[in-house]
Amino acid sequence: MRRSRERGAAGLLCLAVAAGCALSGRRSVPAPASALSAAPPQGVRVVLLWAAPVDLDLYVTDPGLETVYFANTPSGSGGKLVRDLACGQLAETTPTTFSEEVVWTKAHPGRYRVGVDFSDTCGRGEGEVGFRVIADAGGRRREAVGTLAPARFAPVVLEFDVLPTPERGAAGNSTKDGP
Ligand SMILES: [Ca+2]
Repeated sequence: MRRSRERGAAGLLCLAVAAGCALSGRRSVPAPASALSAAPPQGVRVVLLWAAPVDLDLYVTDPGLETVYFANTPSGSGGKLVRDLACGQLAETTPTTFSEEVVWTKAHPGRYRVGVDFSDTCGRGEGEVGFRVIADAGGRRREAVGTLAPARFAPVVLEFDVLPTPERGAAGNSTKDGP
């Protein structure tokens, strides 16, 4: 059974932006897929990648403090868990990299927060698992990597802001050539 996210914040033993964690073996962090498609122009796209056949869950909280995850999709703000992976699906695909993905096609401005839960070892007795979170928004990519032990929930592995959309016509050329 999947547990609620009412859990402690401990368990994230190694967290760094993009790099810096000394990881090895099954704790190794998967590289970002080169074929990762871009986020919608006014949207947000968050991908969780991991490399062990276990069940991790992606949580993305929007500026209105509503969280998109497997039990709340789509959210009131339009966020949707477009890729969801649980123990039951692991055998169907047998990839080397596992992933979940949350997308807003049109995202409200404000702060977004990404959490990761090590929900289930799927009977494999895995120890810590490395993960990578990639967030694309506003033409920028942010990444975080870390490791998580079974039954641990890391509520904030990455935060980012979506800026308000400029008034139509206000963006673009901003030449400052004087006379
Ligand atoms: Ca999952």
